[in-house]
Parts: sequence; structure tokens; C-alpha cells
Amino acid sequence: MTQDDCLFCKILAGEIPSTEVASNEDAYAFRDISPNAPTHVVVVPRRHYRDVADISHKEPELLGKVAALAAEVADQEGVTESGWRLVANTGPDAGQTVFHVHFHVLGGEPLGALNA
Ligand code: IU
Repeated sequence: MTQDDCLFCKILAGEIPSTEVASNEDAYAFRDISPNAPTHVVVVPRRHYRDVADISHKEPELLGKVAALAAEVADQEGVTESGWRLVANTGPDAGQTVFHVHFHVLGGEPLGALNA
């Protein structure tokens, strides 16, 4: 299930380059091209869903699998002990720019409190 005009579907198809960090049959993780932290990895399901709400309604188990790959990425990046942040921007007010559901895995330095 892909969407023609979706940039992450194109990354998954190898039509847009990306630097792979981890991968399995359900999900793919790659380095963010514009990192906000020493570790900044984007984790996407291979199938196209618009956002967290969409995948939660249609395939909640897959959302869990994407989160599990994010945790593997954190381990691989060596930030499991120091801590890391899992972010899913959802919709325009949150700054979602690519409408293929994804998690940002952020870590490698103190990230600051969300309510700071
Ligand atoms: P957002 O939550 O939709 O704003 O996140 C999209 C992210 O995808 C953003 O941080 C981009 O830098 C990142 N990205 C990328 O890493 N590689 C790409 O080819 C494209 C976007 I397009």
C-alpha cells in the first residue's frame, strides 16, 4: 500500500535516497536529513498511513511494531541508558510535514523538558 505523491513511500521504494539505520519487514528507520539532536532517526511503517490517528484506527498492532523498531534504534545508537524521545508530529499545528506516519527518535544530549 503506497501513495504516489508520498515522499516516505518514495524513500521506501528507493526512489529518494536515505541512510538506513535499521529495518525489518514492517518498518524502516533512516537518519533525518536535518537532524535536531546527535541521534535523530525517522522510523516509518512500510505501509502508508497518514498519521498516528489513521494507523491507530486501521492497524494498531503495526503501530506497536514501529515503536518496537524505534526502541531497537535507540539501543543501536547507544542512548537507551541516557534516554531518548519518541515524537510523532500529528497535523499542521504539530509541524507534521510528511503525511506518512512516522516517529522521530531523538537523543544523544539533554533534550530539555517539554514544558520548559
Ligand atoms: P515531520 O514530523 O513531518 O516534520 O518530519 C518529517 C521529517 O522528515 C523532517 O524532520 C525531515 O527532515 C525528514 N526528512 C528526511 O529525513 N528525509 C527526506 O528525504 C525528507 C524528510 I522529504
